[in-house]
Amino acid sequence: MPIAIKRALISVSDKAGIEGFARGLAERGVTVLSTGGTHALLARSGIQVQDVASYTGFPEMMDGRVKTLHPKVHGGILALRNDADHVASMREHGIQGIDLVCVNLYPFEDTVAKPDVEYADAIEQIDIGGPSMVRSAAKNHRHVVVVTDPADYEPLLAELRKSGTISEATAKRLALKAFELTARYDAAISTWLRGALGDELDARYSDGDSEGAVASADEEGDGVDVLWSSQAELASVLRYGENPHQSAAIYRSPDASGATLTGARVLGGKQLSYNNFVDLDAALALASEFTEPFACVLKHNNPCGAASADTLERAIKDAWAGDPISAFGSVLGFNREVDLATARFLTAENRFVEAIVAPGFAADALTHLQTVPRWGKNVRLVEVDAVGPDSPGRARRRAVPVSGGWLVQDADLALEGEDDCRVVTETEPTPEQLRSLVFANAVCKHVKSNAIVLAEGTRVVGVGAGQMSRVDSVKIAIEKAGPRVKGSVLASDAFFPFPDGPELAMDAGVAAFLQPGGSKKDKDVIAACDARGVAMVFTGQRHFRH
Ligand code: 93A
Repeated sequence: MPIAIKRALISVSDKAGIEGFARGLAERGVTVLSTGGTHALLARSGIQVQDVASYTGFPEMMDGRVKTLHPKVHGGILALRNDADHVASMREHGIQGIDLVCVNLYPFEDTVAKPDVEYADAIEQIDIGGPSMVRSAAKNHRHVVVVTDPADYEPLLAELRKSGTISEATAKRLALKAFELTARYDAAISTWLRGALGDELDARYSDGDSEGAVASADEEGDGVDVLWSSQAELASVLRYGENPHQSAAIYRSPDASGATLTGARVLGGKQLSYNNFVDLDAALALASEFTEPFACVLKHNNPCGAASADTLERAIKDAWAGDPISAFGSVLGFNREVDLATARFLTAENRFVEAIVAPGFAADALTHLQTVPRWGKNVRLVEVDAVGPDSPGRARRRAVPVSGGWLVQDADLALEGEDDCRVVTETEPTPEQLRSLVFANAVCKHVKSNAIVLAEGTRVVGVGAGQMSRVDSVKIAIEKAGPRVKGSVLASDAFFPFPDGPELAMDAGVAAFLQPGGSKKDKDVIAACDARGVAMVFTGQRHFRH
């Protein structure tokens, strides 16, 4: 049955847009009930609104800890309107039905994301009454509409204007959204509390050995040793994980420094998300491979553009040109301080990125990035102390959670130079091609396997990432490169099992190849190149990234 709205309870911390919503409801004859701060705001705006305290007959008390925790509120939300006993109880106790609950919660996550937040302040920001109302309303979504997101205000008013009621389908969808919100909210609280309790937890739950989940596998201590320990410090509770229904947090390892992502300074923009951290980490790792000015453009943990050049401005222009369509909303990595020319290029022509990691932002570049509309408030600027092959912040190890544990390995810090390339074909690469192949190989290392990178000079023109067959990655890289494939060079993260990939690339105009070699069919692959007079080098070093 569609839901008619006669009475609404509004209690919001984030008051953005609430006057318009409340006014829209009041104009439709809805009685609006409200808590202290919300009531004051709405009344000031001339909206007809009743104080919850006057409805319950109880004042807000205990510094606001008890405002809406009252049977006249929860009975009004939870009562089944079609159940005679429920209706009788309402009548007996003077409970009025509340058909719409609009609540957003105390900003707990923002509070604990602040550095040096006091324990007591964090506790005070745990909303109890708000989630209780949200859960009551979501449970009773057959009769009650629950609104937890300001983005839903306008569509709900529109639905009311159109049909005079809110549909069952809308109410169900909003109930799901509400339970996802409270689940995330509670997860943020427990994640923070676990971090805040730290050693106290160890003392209670372990017999003194508080070192972490992955213990030393190497007596010398220079191999895989303690990866994660309960001494890892909660750096930040994140808004959510990869998706909104996943809760998430980031932890700082005890040896983190200013050259690392968890030790970085965030100079502006929105709160960093889980996906931002994943991409920023990948951008930082890729930018750390290079000593010349370098820029890379990442999307979903893969580079779609990368270039090194004499200046950072040239590098970002070339990197962006690698795949300008994918670059929109990307994450960028630099190995030099971002200068004004680079910043100006980024903000021109409607370009937009999610986040940037760099070993600094020049003062004028920072001012520029912070004042350009659309950029200023949004784009996360992350400053680390150093980015480069010798940076102390380079990850030394990589861990992947698996069911019931962790897989841990040393980070792939190997990188081949020109001297590591063995020419296996009759034709030798030109010095320019060799330089380009080595560049493409360094980028290829950071592309999800099966990885193929096409380069022209020291700029990427096409990437084929994450395909289950190598020849498909070749096809995608060629398609991405378009006309630029002619005369480009190709790097592959692992050997070609058959000549089909190189054949396809040569048909398209690829002029030289780099691969580790090691396939049973190497001979056939080399023969295919020799048949066309194209050069191929072997590095002997595979760079899978799964
Ligand atoms: O302190 S509470 O946990 N106790 C309550 O009874 C209660 N009722 C609503 N917090 C409570 N709220 C929260 O107050 C809401 O979730 C909302 O975030 C906030 C709105 O307060 P005000 O209208 O006074 O600004």
